[in-house]
Amino acid sequence: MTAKHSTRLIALMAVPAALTVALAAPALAGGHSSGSHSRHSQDYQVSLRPLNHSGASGTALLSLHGRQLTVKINAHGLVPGQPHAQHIHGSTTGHDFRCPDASADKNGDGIVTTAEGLPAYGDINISLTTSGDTSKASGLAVARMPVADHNGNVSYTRTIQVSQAVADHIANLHVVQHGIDPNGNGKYDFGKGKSELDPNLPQEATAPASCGMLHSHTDGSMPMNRV
Ligand SMILES: [Cu+2]
Repeated sequence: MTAKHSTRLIALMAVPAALTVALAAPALAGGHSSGSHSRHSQDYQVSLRPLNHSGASGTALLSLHGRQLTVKINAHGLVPGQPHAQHIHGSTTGHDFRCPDASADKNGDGIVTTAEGLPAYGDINISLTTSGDTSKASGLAVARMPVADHNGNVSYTRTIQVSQAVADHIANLHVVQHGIDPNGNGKYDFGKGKSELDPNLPQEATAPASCGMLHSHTDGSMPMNRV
């Protein structure tokens, strides 16, 4: 049985490579499609980090119960008194979108526009409006987007019904808030041109201000109500 011996030797030698593969492979749990598990909750904490030197940051908490998704956002450093479009971006079909960095600024004007960011963060999946429709179609419904208070804070809570695809792939998605004021005049103006998404809107109104990726939170020590 020398053949078996050599097979075992080869198998042993292959162990380090196999370990590397195992470590690199994401251990993602499957979806909770069974009705008996609909009370099971999955919580995700998102750190919203500034894009475009906006100074905007914050925390988003996403709790999924079956297909009921509760989104709580506490953000600060946004443009005071202005509406901030906010979305859940990304793919539910396995493409690994993520928050862009400054290298996404293809034309080098110092602003990662929404269009320049799209290849990194993916299309709008859910529009985090304050009322009514939450589909991609409401992505620029600025009249239904939260308005930052006079200190630049946004506090947002909404529970929405999501598709099974979103429920199954929630961990692949991320939160983006839009609206920046690079010239610091306290409002959205056309100093950075028009938005590629809607020429009636300034680029400042639709450029991303912050982005955060979902991280599964299972130990129950979620820092709620952080201001
Ligand atoms: Cu967005």
